[in-house]
This record gives sequence, C-alpha cells and structure tokens, in this order.
Amino acid sequence: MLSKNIETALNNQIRIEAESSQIYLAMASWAETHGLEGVSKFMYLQSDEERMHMLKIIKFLNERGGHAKVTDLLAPKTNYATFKEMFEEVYQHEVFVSESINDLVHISLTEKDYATHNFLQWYVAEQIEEEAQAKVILDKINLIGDDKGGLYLFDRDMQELTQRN
Ligand code: OFO
Repeated sequence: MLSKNIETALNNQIRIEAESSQIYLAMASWAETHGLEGVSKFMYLQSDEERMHMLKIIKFLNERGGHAKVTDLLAPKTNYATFKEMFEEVYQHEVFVSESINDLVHISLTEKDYATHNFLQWYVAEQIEEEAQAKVILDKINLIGDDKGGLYLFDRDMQELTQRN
C-alpha cells in the first residue's frame, strides 16, 4: 500500500511526464514546419516515449492501491528562434526531469517504500540515457551553429537515430 505522500509525488511525476510528452510534441510540430524532417521524427518519437513513461507510472500507482490522476497540463512553447534554442531546452528539460526523479527516489527511501524505490530504478537508468543523448545532440548543434549545410547533415543524422531506436 502506498502512503499519501508517495501517491502525491507519483501523481506529480505523471504530470511532469505528460508535460514532457506535450513539450516534445510541440517541438516535433515546429521542426516539421521548419523543414527538418529527421529532427521532427526524432521529437515525435521522444514524445511517444514520454507518454509511455507517464503510462508506466499510472499503472504502477493504480496497481499499488493509489489513484493516478489525469490532470490539466501547462501549455508547451510552440515556437523557437533556432534549432539550437530548441535543443538547449530539450537538454535543460531532461536535467529537470532527472532532478524530479531523484527527489522521488529520496522520498521513497525516507518512507521506506522499497517497492516504489525499485520501480523508480528504471527511470533513473532512463534519465542517464536521455540526458546523455540530449547532451550529444546539443554539442553537435553547437558545432554547426546556423550553417545550412551543417543543419542538413545534422537532420540526416537525426533521421538515422530514429531508425536505430
Ligand atoms: Fe525524458 O523524461 Fe521521462 O522519464
């Protein structure tokens, strides 16, 4: 059985994952209207992944006797000045999500809720990967700057990344 504290914290994470999904969906749509098909595909996939992260917590919370709440969400930003700005925000957002997962892990330990602690390990591992991936992409785009030829090649790389994932 879950404590109220853990239930509230998991519901908060459900909202964060749902908002992540919306943020990446808005980025996918923006990229699609700005000619970078590979980037757009990649962000659509990221959005799907975040929705999967959200669903996983919903299932866990309900199975443990809590009630997962589906709530309203903050509206995502719909426009970016540059792709660089967009990927900076992806990276910052993943850092923020990692911090929030770490807080959750901390709460589960103080509450001695080892089932939730165990469940969260998947998210800890996932965040290491997502943060690292966002950083690699950001480093690349920082190298390219606004060079059109560079962006074209970068987009092809992103397309390949979506085929590998
Ligand atoms: Fe990339 O955030 Fe979910 O966990």
